[in-house]
Amino acid sequence: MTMKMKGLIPMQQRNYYQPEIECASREQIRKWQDERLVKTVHHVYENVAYYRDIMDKNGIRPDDIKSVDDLHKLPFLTKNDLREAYPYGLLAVPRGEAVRIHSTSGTTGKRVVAFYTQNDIDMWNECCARAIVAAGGTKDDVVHVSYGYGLFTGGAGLDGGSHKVGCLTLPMSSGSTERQLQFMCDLGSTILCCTPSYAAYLAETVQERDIADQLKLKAGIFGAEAWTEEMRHDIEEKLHIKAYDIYGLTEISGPGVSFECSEQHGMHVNEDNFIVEIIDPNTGEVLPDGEKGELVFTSITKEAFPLLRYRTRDICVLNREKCSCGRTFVRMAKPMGRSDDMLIVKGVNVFPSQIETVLLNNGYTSNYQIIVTRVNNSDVLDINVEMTEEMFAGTLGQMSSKEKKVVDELKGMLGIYAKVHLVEPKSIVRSEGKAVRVIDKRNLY
Ligand code: DLL
Repeated sequence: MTMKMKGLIPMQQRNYYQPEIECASREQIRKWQDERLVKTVHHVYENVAYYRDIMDKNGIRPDDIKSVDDLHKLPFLTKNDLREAYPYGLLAVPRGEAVRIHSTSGTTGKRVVAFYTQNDIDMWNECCARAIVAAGGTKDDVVHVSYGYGLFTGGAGLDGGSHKVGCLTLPMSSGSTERQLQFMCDLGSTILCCTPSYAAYLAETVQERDIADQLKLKAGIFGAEAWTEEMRHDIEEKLHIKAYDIYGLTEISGPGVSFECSEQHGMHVNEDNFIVEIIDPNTGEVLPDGEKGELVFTSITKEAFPLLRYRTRDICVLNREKCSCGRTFVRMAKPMGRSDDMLIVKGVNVFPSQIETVLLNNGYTSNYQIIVTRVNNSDVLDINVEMTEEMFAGTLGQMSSKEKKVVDELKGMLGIYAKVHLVEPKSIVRSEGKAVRVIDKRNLY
């Protein structure tokens, strides 16, 4: 959609980038999905040896997939399969037709690389444009992109989306907090795009310097890592903005696979491009809507790197109730974190997000660190929690009763004992990208 056409969108529809798609009837969405899935299955079968082999091995012919109802017949694809196929094994177009590579931020094993044709980039940028418009963005906004640029998809994705909407785009990339704040003030940035942990760091700095009234920010689009509602409220309060969640992963395109609307009650999956399923991570069984399980995505419009039934490891719940924003796309809840991030401590499942909820409800910030060790064959959970300046001024007795309160609430939430250590303000390293909050030392024993 061109900028000129956008100007013609009636007033009441301003919060949609592509209303005819975002608010399409469920029948229309299903029709797109059926047609595009069939086309994608033929495309990969004809162009990617990996898919041809695995479908042949499982006795599946491309013609067996006639609609979304047949999706379950296809095998899952995992990150390991993508690593095995590194670098060009899953490329579905001649190399000359691909125009971009991005890569996951994984630190272990072979990296996963994803390829894009120009159409893939356009589709991806449109998804991000939908997210920006849903957050109130118009061509009059100054979009401050502090996600990293480069192999990471955050910077390029939101930058592309911002251009589509016609916003004035500030390609800041991550880091240099001093410069970020300077530009934010001088240029009147109105929409901030970065990870929630970096937003929290910027918010903390803004508060310390008492410069909130010099900012023109109205909204933030934060994603790339799990964050809690408590963290959202903290950032919203400190920066005087509305904070929107955005989800995505490199393998499926990048940010914008789903995005939050003004209702802030789940992220709408861009279902014209992606089919979403929730499965039981242990059995692979598809679960009914409303049940918690692993997110699985199938891309149905991508040319260079289409993925069928890709297991994300992200634990989530789907909601198909009608959203009052008018969008008809299914919503996914905030992912609780990756199943890979889930710690099993003394046999109990522990998500960092559960710990974060307790800490922020007790007036702490998102600056904390979880350390798991094994002593005498028993797991030990230590949590370093940074105090605010006001807390630090208290007496030792006050501090130990504060520690005890957190220990008790964590016991109630997790069902296990965690040692809590209140540490000095500013002693936990801040993150400019995705925060590393868990240090599991048990493998070293
Ligand atoms: O993080 C893409 C992205 C960039 C999304 C900017 C949103 C904003 P990867 O580096 O490949 O891609 O990491 C993907 O990050 O499987 C989730 O585990 C996690 N993740 C992404 N968004 C969210 C979110 C980008 N909103 C992995 N909430 C995914 C929770 C998220 N986790």
